[in-house]
Amino acid sequence: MSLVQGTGMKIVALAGGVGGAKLAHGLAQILKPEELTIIVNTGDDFEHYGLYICPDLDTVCYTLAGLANPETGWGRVDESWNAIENASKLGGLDWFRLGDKDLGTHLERTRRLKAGDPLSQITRDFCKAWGIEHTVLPMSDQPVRTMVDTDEGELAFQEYFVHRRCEPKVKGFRFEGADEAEPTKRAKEAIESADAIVICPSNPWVSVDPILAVFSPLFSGEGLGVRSVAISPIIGGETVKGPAAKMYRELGIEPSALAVANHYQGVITHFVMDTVDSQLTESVRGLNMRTLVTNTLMKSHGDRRQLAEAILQFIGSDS
Ligand code: FO1
Repeated sequence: MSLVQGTGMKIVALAGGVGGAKLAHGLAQILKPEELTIIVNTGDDFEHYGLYICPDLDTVCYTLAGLANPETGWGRVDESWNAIENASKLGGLDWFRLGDKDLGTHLERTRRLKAGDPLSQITRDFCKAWGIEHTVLPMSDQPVRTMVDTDEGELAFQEYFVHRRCEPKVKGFRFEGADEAEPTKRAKEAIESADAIVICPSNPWVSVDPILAVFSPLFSGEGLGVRSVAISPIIGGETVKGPAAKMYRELGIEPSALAVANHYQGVITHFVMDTVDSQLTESVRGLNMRTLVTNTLMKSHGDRRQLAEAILQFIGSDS
């Protein structure tokens, strides 16, 4: 039985796409709706075919609702591709695969945004429609755009990530609009009343840093101000999914769980890494972080729950 369930501990999870969504799902299996708020990166958002697309928000919501495509992690399960294939036959863009069911989400979100509704309200209504009881919030109602500086010039995130398959060499990142963007009111309240913040195993450079950039005015010089734990998305020097390890290398940093801990130094108090990286424990402790070594690979729904439980026990314990 979980030691944490029903204790009233308030957790805020910061999440990007697939890895973040899996852990958020594990946390949601344990924590009550009022105990968990998930704040999601919107730096990946972009407009395509005139539609406003929020890949990370949708990945988190589809995962929590049991609607996610289990093979890709993004998009919908039991999807069909008629619209994009027909558009492609007419000479339209097909590098960003929009499924027919998924398109419905983008159509309705775009209609509501054009009618003046804030993204947070739309997300709330969508969650209700999908039967999601935990709170999912975009990091801001104002646009923030992750821009990737590469050896081929600056690229908008999806252009770099999907269209160019992360091939250009990364030189740095910029979060356009982050200085002006306000955290949503509910996100601010959730952070202020949180007992602990969980940084999901998402890409530190392009999934978590945009959220931290928007929320930095809320934090004083003492990290996140509460117990905060990050889970390394790098296991044995490689990423489970996505380009985080490649990014570290191109930025001249050896990718490892230690590099991730270094990335969050001054921000977090606790760090979780995989059993294959146990030899890094002492070095991470040297960064003034408490450490937990456990299985962090989330292959099954059971793994998600087990990892979430281990994290909650870790940050809930005082020793
Ligand atoms: N990722 C891909 O690699 N190729 C795609 O065609 C693609 C389409 C797509 C459609 C909707 C959506 O919500 C996400 C989609 N993603 C696709 C994933 C997404 O762009 C990235 O995984 C995230 O932005 C990074 O977290």
